[in-house]
Parts: sequence; C-alpha cells; structure tokens
Amino acid sequence: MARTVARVHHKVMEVQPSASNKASPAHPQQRPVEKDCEAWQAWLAPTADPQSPQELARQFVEQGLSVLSSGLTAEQVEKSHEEVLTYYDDVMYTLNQLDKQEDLRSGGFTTFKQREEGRYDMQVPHLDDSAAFPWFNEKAPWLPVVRQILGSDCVRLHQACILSLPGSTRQKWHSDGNHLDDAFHLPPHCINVFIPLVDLQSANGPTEFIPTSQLDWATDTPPLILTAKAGQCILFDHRTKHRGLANQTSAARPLVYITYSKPWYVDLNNSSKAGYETLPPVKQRAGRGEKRKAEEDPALEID
Ligand SMILES: O=C(O)CCC(=O)C(=O)O
Repeated sequence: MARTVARVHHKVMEVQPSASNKASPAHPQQRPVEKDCEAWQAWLAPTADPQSPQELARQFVEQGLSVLSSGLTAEQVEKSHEEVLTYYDDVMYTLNQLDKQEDLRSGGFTTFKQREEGRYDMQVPHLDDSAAFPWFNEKAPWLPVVRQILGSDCVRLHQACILSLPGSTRQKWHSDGNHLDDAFHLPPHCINVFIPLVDLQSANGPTEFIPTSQLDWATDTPPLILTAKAGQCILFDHRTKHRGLANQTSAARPLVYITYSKPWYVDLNNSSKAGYETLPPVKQRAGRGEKRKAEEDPALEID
C-alpha cells in the first residue's frame, strides 16, 4: 500500500506557529466553507439516511468527521448548560477565595486547564453522574455511531467541557492524537464527540475542521465551519486537523466533549497530569443557580 500519511501531528506538535496567528501556511488561499449540519450532510450524501449509524460512520471514515443532527433535546441542553456554567462560577469563586487565580493563568490544574486566554478545558464532575445526566453516559444518543466506527467494545476515555469566553482568540491548527503507524493509514482508534450547549455561529467561535486531513495532513480541502445548533453532535477523528475560532460575542460558548477509543488505546498526550496541580476542593456559592439566572435576567428578583 502506498504511504498516505505524514508522521505525528498532535497537540504538542501544533502547526502554524505564526507569531501573529494568521491563516495557516497549510491553507493559504482556502476560504472556509460555512454550513449548518443538515446542509453539510445533504451535500455529502443527498440520498442517504442522514442519521443512520452506518451512513454517519461511512462519512466519518471518508471525511474525518460527521454530524448527528438529532442529538440532545432542548431540556437536556438547558440542564447541561446550567451545570457547566454554575461549576465554572464555583471554581472561579474558589480560586479567588484561595488567591489561586495565577495558578490558573499559568496553565491550571489536572481537571481544570487554561488552553489559551479565555478558553478553559474543565472536567465537570456532575456530568459523569448517570442518574442526573444519562445523555452524557449510557443513554448518549451518539453511542450507536461511535460503536459503528470503533466497534462494540469501545471505551469512554474522557469527558470535559471547553468553555470559550467572550474575547477568546482563534487557536492554532492541531489534531488531538497521532497516527499509530508511519506507513499505513489505519482505521480510527480514538474519536471525540463535540456537543455545543449554545447554537454555534461565526461570531461565537465554532470549531473549524479540515475534512480528510486524517488521511493527509497537507490536504488542500477547504476548511469547514459547522454552525451546529445547541445539542447537535460533531464526531471527529483524533487525527483530524481542527481549531477553535475566536469568540467575538458577549456570551460564553460551552462545548462538552467526550473521547472514546478502542479498548487497548492509551491516550498519553491528553491524559497527562504531569506538571499540573490538583484543583482544590470546589466551594459552592450560596444561591449559585439563582444568582446566575438573575444575572442573565435582571428582571428576576432573588432574596
Ligand atoms: O474550542 C474549540 O472549538 C476546540 C477546542 C480544541 O480543539 C482544543 O482545545 O483542543
């Protein structure tokens, strides 16, 4: 078989280290294509059943990503959104109380990291609670697609939320994991599912992907910005090139992600705790949920 894959590309070997963070040298003339999930699927396979696990797995293997438009319900999104932002507020409150804001700015903690200014990668403990959040656990609507791609013995490696705050900037292009072989293109071994908890639009910084880059890192396929609705799911191969865009709005953009892999895979890059302190016990503020609602809706009165 012909060599189709370039070596090792992952978070710790990001490309495009341009000082000004301008367009990637790998895609100098390529304007991104912006599509909502349904439009992208209709373009990929106008006659296929867009939600069937088989068709989504086929698109995933071909493109390096696929979308499940019927993801979480509005109620599930709302409860998850509230949990994520409340947890973020509690962590910030705790760090302020302990005067540990500087530790966060210099990288963060094992379970709460600062990726770049204003972009946090935080494990939200309660989301692992199957009784409270079954849709992120054994009732996750994307599981049939994940199993179709990785096999029925696949395992869940990790769950967290990327919170991109107003003013966060565009990331560098990167992938989340390496190819496992230098010479042969192997089937997917690790995938991420992104579940935005707000509607994604150009202004609040959706994730930009390079379809087919899991096959060829230097492909000239134009970048794709999927303006997924809250609760729709984007599944992508760990080897697919992507980056989060800048959040130019005044609202946070939370995006839950869950990583699944073949049972034998150990994700050394993303699971490393080396160099990070443990997050101190998180203190809950009095009236936490009510306080946030009141901030969002000044007409709402609280005691
Ligand atoms: O924020 C995003 O849209 C993507 C984040 C991401 O890819 C990362 O932090 O590795």
